Amino acid sequence: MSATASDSIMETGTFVNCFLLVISLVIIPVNGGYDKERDALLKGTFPQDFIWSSATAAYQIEGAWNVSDKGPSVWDTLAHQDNNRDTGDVACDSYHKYPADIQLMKQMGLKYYRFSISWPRIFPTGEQQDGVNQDGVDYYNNLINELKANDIEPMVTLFHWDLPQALQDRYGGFLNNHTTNTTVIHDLFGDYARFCYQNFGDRVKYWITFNDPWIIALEGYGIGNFPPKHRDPAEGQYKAAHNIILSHAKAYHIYDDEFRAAQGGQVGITLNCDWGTPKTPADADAAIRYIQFSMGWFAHPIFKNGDYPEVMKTTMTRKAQEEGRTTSRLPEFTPEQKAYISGTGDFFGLNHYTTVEVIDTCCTPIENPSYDTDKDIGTGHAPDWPRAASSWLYVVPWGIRNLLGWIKEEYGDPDIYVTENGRSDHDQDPAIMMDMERICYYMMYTNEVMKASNLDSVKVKAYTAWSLLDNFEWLSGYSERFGLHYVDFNDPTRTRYPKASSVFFKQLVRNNGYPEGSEFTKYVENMWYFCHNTTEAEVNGYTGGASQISSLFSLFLAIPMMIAYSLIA
Ligand code: GBH
Repeated sequence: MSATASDSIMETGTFVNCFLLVISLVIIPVNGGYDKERDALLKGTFPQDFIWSSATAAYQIEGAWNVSDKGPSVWDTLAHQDNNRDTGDVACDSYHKYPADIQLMKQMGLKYYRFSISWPRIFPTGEQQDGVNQDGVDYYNNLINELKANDIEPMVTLFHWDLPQALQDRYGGFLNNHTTNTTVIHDLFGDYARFCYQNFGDRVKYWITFNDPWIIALEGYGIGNFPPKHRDPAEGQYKAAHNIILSHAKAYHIYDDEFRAAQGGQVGITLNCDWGTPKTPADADAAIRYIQFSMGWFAHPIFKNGDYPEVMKTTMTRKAQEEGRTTSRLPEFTPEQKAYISGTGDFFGLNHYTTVEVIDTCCTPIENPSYDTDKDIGTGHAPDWPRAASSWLYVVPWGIRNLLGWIKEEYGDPDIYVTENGRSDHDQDPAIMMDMERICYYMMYTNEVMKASNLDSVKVKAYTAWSLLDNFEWLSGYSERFGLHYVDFNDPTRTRYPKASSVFFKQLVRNNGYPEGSEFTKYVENMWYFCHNTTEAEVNGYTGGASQISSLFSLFLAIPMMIAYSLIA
């Protein structure tokens, strides 16, 4: 790829973005949503050993979908079902370009990297007895060694949604015999985890068993939009979740019994959760129900007592009575299973992006029950919450602080690693390289995380940006970009270009937060009201127009600074 193409991305993108930014500052209507106390900038730094990281996932970046003996995953199958779908066949080509990825992290001063291993790249059918793909094992060894050589710690997810297709075909994937004690899928996941500990655990000290089981269960086996596209809205998600929890526990115990003493690492799970805020005080219970039915579904068994949240069990029992069923659609764990599951998280991994407004719709019996109707709630968003490119992603920074506090209270003050947080842009021409909206998102959300840490004593130990790179955004393909770095998916070499947000993030990491008096914090102070879609005058009273001008002026300072940084990055 020529230098000309890259220059033109930088120049046109930058120029147009600057121009739009200045215009938009003038015409964006005031939303009045700024709360002077709640939304104020907190100055200070994170604890010394705070972990700054960025994340990716195998299917979203690796490509090389059929290289060597790699088996197909359920996402390969879905991607190839029709011709006009984006696929992960090449994606960011990180299978070949991982050294370039590592240099991006190095540039940003990141000391941790969260990536996932593709199960069918290791065991093509998902089962060790059918053979191991040595090239796949070599790939992850090389990746890990290159990270270590660059002083970057790997944090590894074992399952980020790319189930081996053969396991779906042979056993029904996570629907396999969900109520027996001898479920094949638990053992197979355990074997895969053991193999990874054996081969990589001398260098990998942070393991995440599952990324976001809520989505796997619900989208894969209930609603059926995600592969394997099993549609069973009444029961599918509950069965799959049951198996995932037991598979997680198996992988945890294998580490505990066979590896912990020698390897000394940690094993956790990553759960996604939106904060749920009640629309009116009368909706307070519904907001809790929203969280218990999503995060609590997995967190309660693993971090609390081996069993589902009380409100889920009672709700589902009542539903069974209304529906004339003899048993609840929510399966039960045996006492042995509860003991086996309870306490199987050395840390609490959290993916968080957004907040929803919750209203109580309890309790109209429904003819065709589903996870959605089981909760007896409706969700929406407040009119003044700005939206990102993704239809579901509203920017509500204070939500993450509330959620972190809630996790602390509910689950006995665990160590929390924020394993994903980020904002999408549209894929558009010219490319959004001066990604001010993403800078604002990271600025506001990390400041709220710092409030949770320093003001609320939440033991939040890590913050991970999603994502290092623009990548394959599941059903949205390449139309939504979450990256700190831009990837041109029409360029065969998949060159990576730093966006302004990567420069911002580098400064954030270097400052370990927002220390009083630093140049970085001054820049953030200048941007703060702009990022919150308001002006200083609106927050602090009329000041004769001077603050509007000074906030415009700060943009003129900020933009050249950003351009300078992005050119040297
Ligand atoms: C994360 O999940 C994933 O871990 C990550 O792989 C992904 O790239 C990131 O989200 C951004 O989406 O397509 O409208 O049916 C966080 C939860 C799950 C929220 C999927 C959006 C899709 C809704 N996300 N969900 S839709």
